[in-house]
Amino acid sequence: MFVDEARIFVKAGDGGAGCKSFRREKHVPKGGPDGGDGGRGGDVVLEADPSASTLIDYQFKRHFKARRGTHGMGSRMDGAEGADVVLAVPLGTVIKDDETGRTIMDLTHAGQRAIVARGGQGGRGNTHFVTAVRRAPAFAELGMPGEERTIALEMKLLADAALVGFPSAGKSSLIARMSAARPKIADYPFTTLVPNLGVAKAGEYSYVVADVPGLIEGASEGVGLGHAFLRHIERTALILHVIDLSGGHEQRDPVAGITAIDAELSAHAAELALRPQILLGNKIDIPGASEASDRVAVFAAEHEIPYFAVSAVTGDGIEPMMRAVGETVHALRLAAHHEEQPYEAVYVYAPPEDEDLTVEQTARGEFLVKGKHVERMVIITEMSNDEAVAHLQRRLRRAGVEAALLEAGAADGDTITIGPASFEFDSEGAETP
Ligand SMILES: Nc1nc2c(ncn2[C@@H]2O[C@H](COP(=O)(O)OP(=O)(O)OP(=O)(O)O)[C@@H](O)[C@H]2O)c(=O)[nH]1
Ligand SMILES: [Mg+2]
Repeated sequence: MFVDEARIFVKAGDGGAGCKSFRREKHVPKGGPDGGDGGRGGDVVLEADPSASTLIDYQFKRHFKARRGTHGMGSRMDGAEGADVVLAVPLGTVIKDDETGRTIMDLTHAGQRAIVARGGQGGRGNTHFVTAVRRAPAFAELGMPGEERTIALEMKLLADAALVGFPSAGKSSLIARMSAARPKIADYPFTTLVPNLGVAKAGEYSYVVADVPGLIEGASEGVGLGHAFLRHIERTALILHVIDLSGGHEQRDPVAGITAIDAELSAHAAELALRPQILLGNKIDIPGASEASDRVAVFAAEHEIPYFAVSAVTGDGIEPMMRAVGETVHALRLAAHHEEQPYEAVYVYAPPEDEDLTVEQTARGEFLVKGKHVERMVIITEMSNDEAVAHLQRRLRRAGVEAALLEAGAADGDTITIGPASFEFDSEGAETP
């Protein structure tokens, strides 16, 4: 099994800041507060998309940021929410925490969505801080930053298309042309003993190609190596039927060869006869091959099967063939998944457990206050605004921070750190609300 991997950094949008503003009216010197709230930041969402088949795009672009919410404005105008970023990943993508390696979610169904970084809440505008004694609050909250983290993506590949044909038809040579796969290539039958998978990219399409060991007459009864690998072909949506236009060592008639392989496929499983096929006439560079190619083209037209004459050695015809395969795979995937229902996006990181308030004393005698709730209070405070800082002090005291610090032995003048900010402890400094 071939494993496709990527590591990406995701950052959700920051929340917009709340606004501090006052109504301006003709005959009123100072109107009431009317600052709107900041908008929420956008989320980063992964979505299982049946038209994506590899994580190859995430090898190149690895940083993804959702938009921030805009700031609130006067006249109680709230800021706009930041747009989400939705990243398409193939079905079968496993999301893992990069630090712990823990599996967070398995995206197995088309349309399944996972929120991997949640946007920050917008700050509240000054209208929220009016009290009986504070009619004109001259402060507002800042927005919360969006979450950010590195996640690992892993995908176990299933082939979209399988290269099928007699030994030495050039299947391994073709997969080497179409992808970064480098299987052994040699002029003797059964060079390939186990299937090789490669990721092919043609224009906007990418898909997985399998190179399977050669089939011979009787493969469906267990002759040669074909038996086990016919089972592999069963799961691929498209068969790339490779024909040796030179006839090979056996000087096989190319058209008779096509029918012989098809007979083996349908003897193995009747539905393989109905599987969409593309015929690839390989080795068109060899003298005399174009006459064989013309005959295969007539057969293909009669049976309404797409046909491409190619050379794995010179590269002739490879590009249009790869595009056609990409288009067909894309159409087959959409047809297979069009009936799937839309999914609700699920937030996949468990809520933090550290809601509890704790106080630790560091080696340097400083006090470290921890707790999501109180850290959040500090993050949304505009520290250059005295009124906002006084409001924070009151909130922290109400949350029990002062009592916890006194219990931990903190004295006035000690350094207190909460989240991103440090303060000097002053147990009586703030006026009561
Ligand atoms: N001239 C020419 N030779 C080719 C071409 N493609 C493959 N060959 C040669 O054909 C021989 C067989 O190629 P492989 O790619 O190993 O064939 P295969 O279908 O994978 O064979 P098995 O794994 O044994 O089933 C090698 O000697 C290749 O160099 C081509 O387009 N032109
Ligand atoms: Mg091979």
